Amino acid sequence: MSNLSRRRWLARGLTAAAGITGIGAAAAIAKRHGLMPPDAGLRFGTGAALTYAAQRMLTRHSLAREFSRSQISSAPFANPTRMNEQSYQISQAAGFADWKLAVEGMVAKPQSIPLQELKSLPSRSQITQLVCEEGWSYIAEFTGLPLSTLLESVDAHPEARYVVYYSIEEGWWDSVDMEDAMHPQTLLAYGMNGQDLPSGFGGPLRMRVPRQLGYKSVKYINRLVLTDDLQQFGKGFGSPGPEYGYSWYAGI
Ligand SMILES: Nc1nc2c(c(=O)[nH]1)N[C@H]1C(S)=C(S)[C@@H](COP(=O)(O)O)O[C@H]1N2
Ligand SMILES: [Mo]
Repeated sequence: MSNLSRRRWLARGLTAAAGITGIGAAAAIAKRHGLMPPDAGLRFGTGAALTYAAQRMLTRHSLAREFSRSQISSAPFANPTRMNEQSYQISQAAGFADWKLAVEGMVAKPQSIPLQELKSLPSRSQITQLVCEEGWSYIAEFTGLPLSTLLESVDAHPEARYVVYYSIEEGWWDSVDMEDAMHPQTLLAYGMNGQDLPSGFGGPLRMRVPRQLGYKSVKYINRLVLTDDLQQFGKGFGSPGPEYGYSWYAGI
């Protein structure tokens, strides 16, 4: 059986099991194939597990929609944030010349990479829609380093299953699985609409994951950790969101 037909078959099995013998059987199939999200044990966990498993089987290589330049949104935007922390403002005053991205965990070459060096690697620009779970969205061109390029340059261990990423903003961190980490549209973005990424939108560096809801696109990123086990991070749900009812996997 080809890979795709095998995945289709598995997905059909999942749907059938969910319909006939109950959600539990579908979850058992997802589990057997290593497709359980870290928040599967929570209140909305079964639905989250089914969505995650089905999306991974059927659409894992698909691209988020890209738009034309004329569709780029103009101000005002709904959610620019302010970073009032002193260390951020000092760095900002110096043009973020001291900004670094630490890369740790399951990599052969852990290191702390200056922003300037990230910017010197081959970049990708794409016009995508950022969709907030609250119902608003905007379209912008994001420019950045594909996360896949970075992971290749630090020699990620083949056993690594997730990339955890941290903001300098208190309480903001999240993670994606390797499918999304290696996806060509997942960027460490430092540019927006042809300019440096503005501070309100996460400058100098944010994660941009256009195949998931906006809350996965964490702003002000300065640290990545590769791991094969999300249990050790926070409360073990892959991100803080699931504690408040937002699923870890937010595929769109
Ligand atoms: N550090 C940090 N990252 C964040 C947020 C935030 O408040 N702080 N908000 C998230 C949410 S809920 C959304 S919808 C998007 C909004 O992105 P924007 O500022 O480009 O509109 O950023 C996400 N990343
Ligand atoms: Mo959001």
